[in-house]
Amino acid sequence: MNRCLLFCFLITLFPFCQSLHGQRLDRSINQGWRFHKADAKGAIAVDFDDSAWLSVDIPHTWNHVDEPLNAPGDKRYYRGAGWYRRSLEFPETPQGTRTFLRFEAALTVADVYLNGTQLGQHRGGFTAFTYEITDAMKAGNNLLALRVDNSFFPDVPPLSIDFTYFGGIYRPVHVIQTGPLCISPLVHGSSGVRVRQSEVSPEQATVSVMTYISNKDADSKSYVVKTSILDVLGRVVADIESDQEGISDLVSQSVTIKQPHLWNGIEDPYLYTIMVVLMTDGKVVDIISQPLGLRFFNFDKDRGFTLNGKPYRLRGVCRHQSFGDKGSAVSEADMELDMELIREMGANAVRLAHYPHADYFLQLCDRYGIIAWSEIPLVNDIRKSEAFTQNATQQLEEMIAQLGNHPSIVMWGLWNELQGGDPAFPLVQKLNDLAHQLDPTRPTTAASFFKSQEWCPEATKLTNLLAINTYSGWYYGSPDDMNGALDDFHAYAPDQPLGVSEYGAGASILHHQQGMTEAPKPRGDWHPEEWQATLHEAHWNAIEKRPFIWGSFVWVMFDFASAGRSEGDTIGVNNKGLVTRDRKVKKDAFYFYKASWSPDAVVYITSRRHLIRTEEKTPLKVYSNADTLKLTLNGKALPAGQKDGVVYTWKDIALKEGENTLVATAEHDGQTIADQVTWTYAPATAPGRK
Ligand code: GCB
Repeated sequence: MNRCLLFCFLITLFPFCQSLHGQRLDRSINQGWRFHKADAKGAIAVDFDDSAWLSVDIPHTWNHVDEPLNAPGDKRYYRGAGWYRRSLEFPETPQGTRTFLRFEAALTVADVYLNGTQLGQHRGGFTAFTYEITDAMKAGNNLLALRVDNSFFPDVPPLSIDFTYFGGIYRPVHVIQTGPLCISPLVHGSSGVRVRQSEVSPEQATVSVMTYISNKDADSKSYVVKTSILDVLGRVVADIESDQEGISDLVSQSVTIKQPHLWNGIEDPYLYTIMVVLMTDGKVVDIISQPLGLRFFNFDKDRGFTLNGKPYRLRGVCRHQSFGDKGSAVSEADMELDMELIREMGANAVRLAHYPHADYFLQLCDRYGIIAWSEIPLVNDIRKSEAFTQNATQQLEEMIAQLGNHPSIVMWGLWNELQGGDPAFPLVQKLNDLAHQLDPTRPTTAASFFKSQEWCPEATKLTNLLAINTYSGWYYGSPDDMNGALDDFHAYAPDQPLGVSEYGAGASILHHQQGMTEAPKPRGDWHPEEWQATLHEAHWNAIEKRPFIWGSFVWVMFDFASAGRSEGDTIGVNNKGLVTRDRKVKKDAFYFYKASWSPDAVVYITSRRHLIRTEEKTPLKVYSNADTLKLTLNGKALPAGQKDGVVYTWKDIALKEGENTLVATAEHDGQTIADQVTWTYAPATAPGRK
């Protein structure tokens, strides 16, 4: 059998041969847990009675029910210990079988016990961790217990946050079984395979693959690591084989791919697969596959971002991981919906705020060509302590080890709105050096704001790139001040390529007001949807016309849980999303971006939810990227509106008493598309407020 066919055969066979001795078996243990929302003395004991505890499945968080709080106005929510227990049944396994437990994340500090013995403690709520339980487990029934605690820990970032800190085991849990010789699952919670690409061009690409081997097989004197790069059809385009002697080791290999098919963002997110096969005595004993998207990119302080040699402005959004009333305990389907909405709007980039997101979301970014900014949770406040530095360092190391193979990630974020004054400098310097040492292929970045620049001027100059969080027209000033803010930022950091890491405004789909010229109170309970849209029009306009900006990220794609907030129409929610927290309603500003960014035809009448009008004359605004746009009001054509980019406006249209129907029609690629709304003019009712 030729080599190519042999590998196609192996891939096909792999799912079916998992039960063979020595082959990796990876199954999730997400069902059948018991949970108790408090500390529980003695809960590590095998015979502890947990029958009164709740039955839960993973992903799980205990805060989804207490945010927003039952008591209106109360900003507190449960931050403390929660206990999980589950029995684990293992059949008799062949001699030499190794067993591991992998937790994709538990927030914040997790103590893990098997059969009453502590396996370890993990500090940090957003990264995976793995323990080997080969010696602690037995055939038959085992008892797994976890104490998870989302209290404030002064050594574990983040310390101050504007998002609900959802405690619990909120990402999947796996049991992994291998033979005695395996690709190590124990390297910072990673796959055990680290991929690095270099010298990528349309002519060729170099791919280095580092595989961590763990060998507990006294008999296996030698083994072979065979690494292959497969194209989408499963054909081998490059491979390499290394013979090793029988000790645990790091095997470094490098291959060259001629005329690579490049991973080219949303236009062509082509993915190869890297397959690392470990063999001994002519038998396959372990296989790991990883995604490979070959691309080269650059950030330039004057010309912005280029992908594969071509200008590629990053039109992005920020995303928090919480979803509807599930908190952070989200499913793959939830993440797919998030991705679908981001793509529908025409965004090509995402800032994963303010912590490492689930591996599955990065898989979606790889698959759909969405460029990602991934960051550690160093938010605002820091501590000058050895323990804090150690934990921030650990979280950075885990993030890079676990997510670093995703081609969609092009930068590592080190901090958000740093406020630490002097102590920030050595900390950021350490993190910056470490990020470059662990991954020389990606630049570091940070999300600054004017106070970071005032308080930590030296630290803000350390990262390769810098971006700014700016809220003109919301927390201060007017929307047009964005122009000055960007120019000031450029003057402040002329040598760093600059981006916009956050900008936005709150909006309730229940609050409407026409003709606003001033921002509503950010902490108030009146957040008209119209103001958010106006602000985004001005901000995007300011960003778009500055070519030195490599990218921008709307704050934020989805409304998210933030228990400390009491504003807009709901307690406990930050409502700066372009889409509501349940992902059901796309706000007006969503369609401004869709019309500006997406190649799909858009015709959208804004203020559509302002159903009852108390003024006879009203302004009208339609977003459309079509060339021709016609409007009718109650069947009669309106004169052409004023056009500014994708924004069409009519200063005053006159409504009649009772129902009014507006229809907007456009031609796009020979197709007619239309949008329609019905508003009632009722002068006497006067709802809402001025
Ligand atoms: C910021 C923070 C972010 C907040 C946001 C806001 O600058 O980085 O965590 O949620 O402002 O909405 O105020």
